[in-house]
Amino acid sequence: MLKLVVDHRGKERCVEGLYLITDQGERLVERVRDALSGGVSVLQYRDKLRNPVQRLSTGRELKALCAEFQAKFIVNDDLELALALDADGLHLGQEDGDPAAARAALGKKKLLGISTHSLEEALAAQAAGADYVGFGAIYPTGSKEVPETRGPEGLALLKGKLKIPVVAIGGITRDNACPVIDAGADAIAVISSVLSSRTPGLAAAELALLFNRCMQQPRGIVLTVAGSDSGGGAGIQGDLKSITLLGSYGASAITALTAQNTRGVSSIHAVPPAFLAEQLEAVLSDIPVDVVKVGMLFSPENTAVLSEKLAEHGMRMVVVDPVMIAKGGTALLEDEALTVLKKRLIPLSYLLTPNIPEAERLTGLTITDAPGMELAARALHLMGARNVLVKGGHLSEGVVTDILFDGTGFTRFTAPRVLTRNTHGTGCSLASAIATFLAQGEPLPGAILRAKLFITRAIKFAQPLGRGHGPVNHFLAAKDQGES
Ligand code: 3NM
Repeated sequence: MLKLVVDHRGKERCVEGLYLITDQGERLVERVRDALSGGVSVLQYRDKLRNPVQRLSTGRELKALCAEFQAKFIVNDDLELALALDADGLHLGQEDGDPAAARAALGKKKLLGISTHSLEEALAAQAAGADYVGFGAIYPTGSKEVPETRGPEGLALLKGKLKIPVVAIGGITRDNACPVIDAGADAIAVISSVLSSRTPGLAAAELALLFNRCMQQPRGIVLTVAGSDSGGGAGIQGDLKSITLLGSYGASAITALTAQNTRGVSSIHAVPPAFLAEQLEAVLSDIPVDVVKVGMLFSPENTAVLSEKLAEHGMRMVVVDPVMIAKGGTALLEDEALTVLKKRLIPLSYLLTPNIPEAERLTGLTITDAPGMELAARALHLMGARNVLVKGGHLSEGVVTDILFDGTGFTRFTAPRVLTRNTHGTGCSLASAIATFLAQGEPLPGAILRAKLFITRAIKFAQPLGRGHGPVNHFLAAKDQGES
């Protein structure tokens, strides 16, 4: 019997991560550029509207962008165009021509992808020499007429039987992508959830980060930018304990040294701005940081330096805890630093996590209840924070409610109030835990939910230490988190 042997050597996992397909909208090149800067691994140029001359010129622009951002460039359907552009590969639909002819024209080195909608089609595509298959539609989609949806379950069945990578496609968004990745998708292909977003780069970054959920531990990298707490419960020390115990890798840049214990801060020594810049440059130029967590900044100069470095390195996943005052009343942010924070850092933040006094100082509002928290969250979103989590711990209800505003709607996170004075490090550790879960490939609402569980346990298990506010119990809370 004749056995067809397809040689895939050198092409293992030839596609992985976020696979973006172009749409027919205006300003395509501009939106694709932004998306690529957020973390797209493969771009497929799919064009059902333009004439051949226009396709060639748009294709050239897109290919140049892919070279700039080190993404692969694939042409959909049009073999002539793929050859003319010397694209990295060609993608064919079931009715889009003969894979054997395409392979002969493209040669061995180029990638050949085929759209499939069933196990049979996928196995046939593999046998016909495809380097990868598209498989869908996973979920309902408005971007293409599709026969049926397959769900993550359909994908899991396919994965067990196929040797080549599978690109899951159809209706995939940040909020439904995790089961698809967990079912074994090597890549996820999207059109609308990135290109219809007002911020394609951020939408791409959110989706690309979800693939970290497949990594070995320590899983994901968090950079904490904060002050040193010699007492060890909050600041850099509390952050690194949270990040490490929850299973990610922590790097740090120190903004100020504090002489501090459970009774309060006795002295602050700000790091010179040029030295903060050197720490940030050393880390960001070498270590592939997934999420930055920002805490105490102290001086306006250091706030400006951080904003500058974050922008320079294109950091999008930035969690900002706008630390202002220590429990004992010491100011941890100078007055002029507040202005820089509002003008320069808040517009760069993916998530801002103020408590009620901080939200009041940032917005000028007085907050006494949940509707007041919602108003403040809206105001902070208008200042440029993509998402805002106003923490309700300073209100006096028995249940503590934090409110997330994502620019569209509100989500409430509740936890029982624990009556204890041992709460040192609560804010820092919550923000660090959110950053950690984001770096581990949880979408924002899930990351907040897990971080809330962590901090609630850390407060519940806190033991007295020193003569003031004892630190939260990072160790037992993380141990519990791992076991649940
Ligand atoms: N092919 P969105 S679904 C181009 O099932 C395409 O083969 C599909 O767009 C298939 O991310 C689809 O906006 C559309 O749902 C994907």
